Amino acid sequence: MKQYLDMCEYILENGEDRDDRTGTGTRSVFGYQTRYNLLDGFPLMTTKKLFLRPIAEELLWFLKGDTNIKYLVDRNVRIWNEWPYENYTKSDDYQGETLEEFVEKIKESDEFAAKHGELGPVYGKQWRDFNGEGIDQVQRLIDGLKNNPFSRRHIISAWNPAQVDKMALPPCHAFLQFYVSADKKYLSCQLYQRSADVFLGVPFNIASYALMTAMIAQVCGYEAKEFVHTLGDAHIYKDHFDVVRTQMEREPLPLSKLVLNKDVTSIFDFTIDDIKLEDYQSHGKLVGKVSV
Ligand code: UFP
Repeated sequence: MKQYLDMCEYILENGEDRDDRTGTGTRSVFGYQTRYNLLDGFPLMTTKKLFLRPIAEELLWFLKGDTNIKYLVDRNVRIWNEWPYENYTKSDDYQGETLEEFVEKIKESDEFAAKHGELGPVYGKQWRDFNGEGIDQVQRLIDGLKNNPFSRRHIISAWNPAQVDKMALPPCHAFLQFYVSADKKYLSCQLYQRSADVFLGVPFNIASYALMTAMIAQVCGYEAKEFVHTLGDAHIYKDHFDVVRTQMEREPLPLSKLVLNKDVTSIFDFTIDDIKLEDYQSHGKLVGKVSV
């Protein structure tokens, strides 16, 4: 995970200071790549404390093709709540509820959740039913990896120009490609991420796709080998500079180990109980504000 800290240092030293959509301001570079060898261990950040559970729940939610926050809210995963709440505050039904009260209503009422918990055709929709045309990219990927391993077309695209305007947030982790080794033993994955909040978003994104690579490898009969993370606009928000510098002073610790239930044979059958992390060691938690 030293590479991640090197990337932070590179951005702070070489990036340009820019205004951004959120008004916070960032220091940013364009184009940066890191590579994580999954055979060395699971790349959950060790220089600050993270939890795999919300990351895994979000991935299971994507894989279900779900785009309503209810599934996440029911499991106390908060990461997508701000966007539907903001829409709700602009709707006729809004009665001055706080975000917490809004989330409580999503939890209590299926009807309320159906009306106000939708994010639009975000990741899950595009992965499982691209453009609403029944194209299941995940199933096609699995079939391709099993039947035609050396294809150069093992792609999942969440970026859909026809529907991007209907999404709460245009996909950041947008384009995925998989690669089977010549001996058909190993599976690697590369992600193109158009926009990367290096302090808050990227550690999540790395863990999420490393997990997905491991799950896909298992159901296709391979071993997960490498996760290649290619970033477009790689930025550190100005209000994260101090906390990033604190993180850069920390020594990375030995990596944890991901243990998946070996009995699962379909990518769609994994549950949260099938995903375990062993021997996770980390430094203490570090907090930073999310720029929405
Ligand atoms: N962001 C990430 N990773 C994610 C995600 C969002 O880094 O998985 F959903 C960050 C990148 C950027 C902001 O700072 O969220 C999205 O803003 P924009 O759409 O303007 O790029």
